[in-house]
Amino acid sequence: MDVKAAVALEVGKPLAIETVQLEPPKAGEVLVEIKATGVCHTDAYTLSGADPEGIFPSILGHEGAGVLVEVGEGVKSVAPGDHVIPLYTPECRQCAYCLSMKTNLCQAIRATQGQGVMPDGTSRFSLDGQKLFHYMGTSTFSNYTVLPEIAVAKIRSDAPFDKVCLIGCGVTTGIGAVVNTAKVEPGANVVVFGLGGIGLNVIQGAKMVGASKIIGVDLNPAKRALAEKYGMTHFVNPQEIEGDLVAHLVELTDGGADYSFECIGNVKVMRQALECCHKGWGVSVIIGVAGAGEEISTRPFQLVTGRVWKGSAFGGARGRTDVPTIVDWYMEGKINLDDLVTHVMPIDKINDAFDLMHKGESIRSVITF
Ligand code: NAD
Ligand code: DAO
Ligand code: ZN
Repeated sequence: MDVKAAVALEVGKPLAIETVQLEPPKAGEVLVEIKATGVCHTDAYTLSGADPEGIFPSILGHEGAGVLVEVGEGVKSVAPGDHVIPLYTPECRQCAYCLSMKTNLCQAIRATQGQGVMPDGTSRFSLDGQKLFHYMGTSTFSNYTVLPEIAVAKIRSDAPFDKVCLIGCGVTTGIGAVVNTAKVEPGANVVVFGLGGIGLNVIQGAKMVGASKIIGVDLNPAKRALAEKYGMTHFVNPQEIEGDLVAHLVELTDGGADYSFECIGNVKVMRQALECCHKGWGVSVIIGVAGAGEEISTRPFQLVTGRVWKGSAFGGARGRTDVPTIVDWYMEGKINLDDLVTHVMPIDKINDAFDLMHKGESIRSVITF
C-alpha cells in the first residue's frame, strides 16, 4: 500500500515527505495506522549522525500511538481495532532477558531491530523500489507502519492518541527511571539535569512518589516555569552559579542528592550528576544518550565511598505490561501529559518540529495524521 512518511534520506538533511510503499505484515507482525507521534531528541540524535546505530535511508520516529488494522499469520495477542502504542523496547516474555525479571531489555528481536529490518531480515518499506530501513523497530513518522506483535502495547480505546503517544518514549522513560530504575522513596532529595521532555517526566515521577526536594538543572531559564508546574522545588542555572556546580548542589541537598538523573546526553554532566550524590548511598541514573565513542569518567573513590552509577532505557519498563498502566494513570488524572505537548503539526511540517527542538522552544511537538 502507499503510505505518507517523512523519510530520512541522508545524515543531517531535513526529512523528505514522500509517498512510500509498505508491504503487508508477515507472520508475527501487525499493521498499525499511526494517529499521532511525538518528536524526541533521540530522533534528532540519529538524524545528526551521532548515533552509531543510525542507518539511512530510513523512517525515523518511535513515540507513537495508533490503531491496529491488520495482523499477520499467527498473531494472537492483539486484533484489528485495538488501540496500541509501538514499543522500541519489545517484550516477548520468553527470552532469557524477559524471564530474568532483572531487566526490560528483551533481546528477542534485538539483532534485526538494530539493523533496521524486521525479524525475518527484510524491510517492509520502500521508496520507488529502493529499500528504506525501519528505525528502532517502530518508524512512527509514517501514517502506517508494520511492527512485530511483541512490539505493541494494547491500550484502552478512550485515550487520546495526540497525548498518550508520549508514553511511547518520554513519559515512560522519565517516570520509569524514577519508579523502576532508581526506586525513589518518599522524602528523598532528587537532582534532575536537563529539563526537556525526559527531565520533566523524571520530575513528575519524583513528585508522584513523594520526593522532598526536587532540584532541576538547566542552562535554559525558559525551562523553569514548566518544570515548577511539574513539581520542581528549586531551579539551578549552572551559568549563574559562582564556583563549583557540584558543591552548590551538595549544599542545597544537605550533603548530596539521594538520587540524580542525567537527562541530556552530556558526559561531563553525567560526572557532575554522579558527584553531586550523597556519600554512602547516592544513586545517579544516566538516561541521556551520549554521542558515538564518548566516555564517562570519575575518580573511582566516588564509587568506593558508596555512590552508585546506573543507567536506564525506556525507564526500565516492560512495555506490554507497564505501558497500559501508564495510560490509565493519565486517564485517571494521576499524571499530566497535556503540558508536555507544546506544538501540534501535520507531517508536512515535521522539520519545523526539529527546528523548535534545536532552538529549545518546544518540549514535545506532536505530529498528527
Ligand atoms: P531535550 O533536548 O528536550 O532536553 C534536554 C535539556 O537539557 C534541554 O532543556 C537543554 O536546555 C538542557 N541542557 C543541555 N545542555 C545542558 C547542560 N550542559 N547543563 C544543563 N542543561 C543542559 O531532550 P529530551 O527529549 O528530554 O532527551 C534527553 C536525553 O534523553 C537525550 O539524550 C535523549 O536521546 C535521551 N533519551 C534517552 C532515553 C532512554 O531510554 N535512556 C529515552 C529517550 C530519550
Ligand atoms: O537491548 O541492547 C539493547 C539496547 C536496546 C535499546 C534501548 C534504547 C536505549 C535508549 C535510546 C533512546 C530511546 C529513545
Ligand atoms: Zn524478551
